[in-house]
Amino acid sequence: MNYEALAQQFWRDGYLVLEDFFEPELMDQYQELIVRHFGSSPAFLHTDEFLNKSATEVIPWFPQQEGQNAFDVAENDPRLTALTEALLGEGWYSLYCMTMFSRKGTKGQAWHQDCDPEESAARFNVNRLIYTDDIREEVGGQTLVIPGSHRRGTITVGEVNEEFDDQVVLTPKKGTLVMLHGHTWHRVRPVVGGYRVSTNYRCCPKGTPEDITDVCVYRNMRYKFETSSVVEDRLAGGGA
Ligand SMILES: O=C(O)CCC(=O)C(=O)O
Ligand SMILES: [Fe+2]
Repeated sequence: MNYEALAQQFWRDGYLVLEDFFEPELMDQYQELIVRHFGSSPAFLHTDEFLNKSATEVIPWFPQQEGQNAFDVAENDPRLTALTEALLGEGWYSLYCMTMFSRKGTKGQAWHQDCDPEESAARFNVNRLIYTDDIREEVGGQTLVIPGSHRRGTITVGEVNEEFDDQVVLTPKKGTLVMLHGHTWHRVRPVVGGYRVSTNYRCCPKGTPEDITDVCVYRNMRYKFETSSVVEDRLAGGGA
């Protein structure tokens, strides 16, 4: 793998897609652990206000925080470490591994940035997303990104699920790795069949505060996960 070329592409586009990065056997093992954890239709962990306003219905699970060591294998893959280092330089660190589950009939995720470029363009997280099963047309849940949007500052105010001319639709397969800058505008399409699973090994450059992803920016609001509250209604233009 040419890590330097991949890093250049990442810094140009704000994301990278690497197909067949992980072995199918490892993906099957993870998929089974995730589905076993969630069951087929788990209750939602977020507040109603968040679910309604953010057009997000994703349930997180942090397996490593419960001693589920199987998830260390992908994280410790030397190619992933080398790639991350090529992107972020020395001293980068892992935040957490978060699996995300969405059942049929849920909205996916509205356009957002995981952290706010307004604070500082130099402070950001990187999502290292792995897909343990194919994202399929009949299930929905494609990941949408806007190339280069990590350099455009805070996401514009507007319709939360707008279709943009320059959006790129990602339909990752089992074993695909997506590296996604936290300031890149991204969205997940509604889940129309079955269920959708993705796993995110979040990390960030040296010196980034550990709570970098606590406030997420949507086109209609800023949302703080720690307190489960809307900290700014962007449509109203004022503080909450
Ligand atoms: O599940 C995905 O494809 C993307 C989820 C997402 O927005 C994130 O992990 O920040
Ligand atoms: Fe995100």
